[in-house]
Amino acid sequence: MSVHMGFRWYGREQDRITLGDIRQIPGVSTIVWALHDKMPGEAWEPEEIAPVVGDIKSHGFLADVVESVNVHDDIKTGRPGRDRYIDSYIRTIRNLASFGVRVICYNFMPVFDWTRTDLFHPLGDGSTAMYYQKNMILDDPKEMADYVMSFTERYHMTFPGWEPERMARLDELFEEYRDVTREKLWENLRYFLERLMPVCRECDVRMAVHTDDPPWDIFGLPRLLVDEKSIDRLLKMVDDPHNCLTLCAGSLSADPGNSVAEIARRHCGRIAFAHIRNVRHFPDGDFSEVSHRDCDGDTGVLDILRALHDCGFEGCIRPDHGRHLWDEKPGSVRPGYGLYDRALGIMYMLGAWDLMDKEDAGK
Ligand SMILES: [Mn+2]
Repeated sequence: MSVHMGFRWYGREQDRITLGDIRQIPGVSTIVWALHDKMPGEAWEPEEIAPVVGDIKSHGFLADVVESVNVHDDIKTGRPGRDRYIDSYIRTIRNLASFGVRVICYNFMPVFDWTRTDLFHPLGDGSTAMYYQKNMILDDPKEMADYVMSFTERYHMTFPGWEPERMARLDELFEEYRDVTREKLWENLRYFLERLMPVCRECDVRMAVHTDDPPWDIFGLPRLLVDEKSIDRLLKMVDDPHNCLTLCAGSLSADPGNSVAEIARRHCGRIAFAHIRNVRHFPDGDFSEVSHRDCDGDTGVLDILRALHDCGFEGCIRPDHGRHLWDEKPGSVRPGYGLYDRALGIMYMLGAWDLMDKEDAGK
């Protein structure tokens, strides 16, 4: 069975990369998509879904993986409004399922989504990549949020999970999360999933929670999905084949104590979607995103691919963040989501995968 290779696409309005560009990368079967102008908590309606899925399918791609349907803060904090937002999430699941969507990626991170301190860090060869400087993420979340949001202002580019409407009320959000301890957050995730599971079973949709990025608490906010133990807890807490994981290699491997390949082997049947990204560690806890080539970073990309291949993984794999190359600059590229390095990453992964297929066929 050949691998389902995916490519994340931000849609005609928000992505300079076209479906035709992606068609020229060998081996891409799946467009990983979303309705990027929806706010967390808003239901996705059939008339909004139809044109995007139609566009993707008309280019010969599958549209069965959505990333992301973002979760409203009231669900994460467990406020009284959560049931209304869960109802709306269920409506979205049903609507997406009616268009053939089988995997929904989401995250359960408080306040902030992925976090970096430099979105265009020079790597020394003229390329740039996203970078995390640990001592810049200490006391003041505003400074970091202002930095990320400055890209939205300057380049009219919004990032999933960094909605300007939410970031404008950062103090209020921190206040809402003040009493949300780690255990409460776990409890709120369980409540959310238990309400979703009957619908997921009925519609055959797998909910695939993305691991937290980076995998540790920031600004005093708890983060849940950070290592093998917490992933075990998630999958046992709601032990249903539709409660799944998005295995994000780069997120997990930002902590040098995590072996992503081991996690992949342990939970292969519950991994619905895999993000492959390579990260290089520095002794002070900083990390940089690097090329997908195994020896360029510390993630163990080849070991992870080997683990997924050995387990007969049939979900979608996509290159995650790549470097910015060949004139991809602020304003011309979405940070982490250029065309070239992700295309190179795909070819690297397919090279490894094809070789493993060939070896198996010869046995
Ligand atoms: Mn990821």
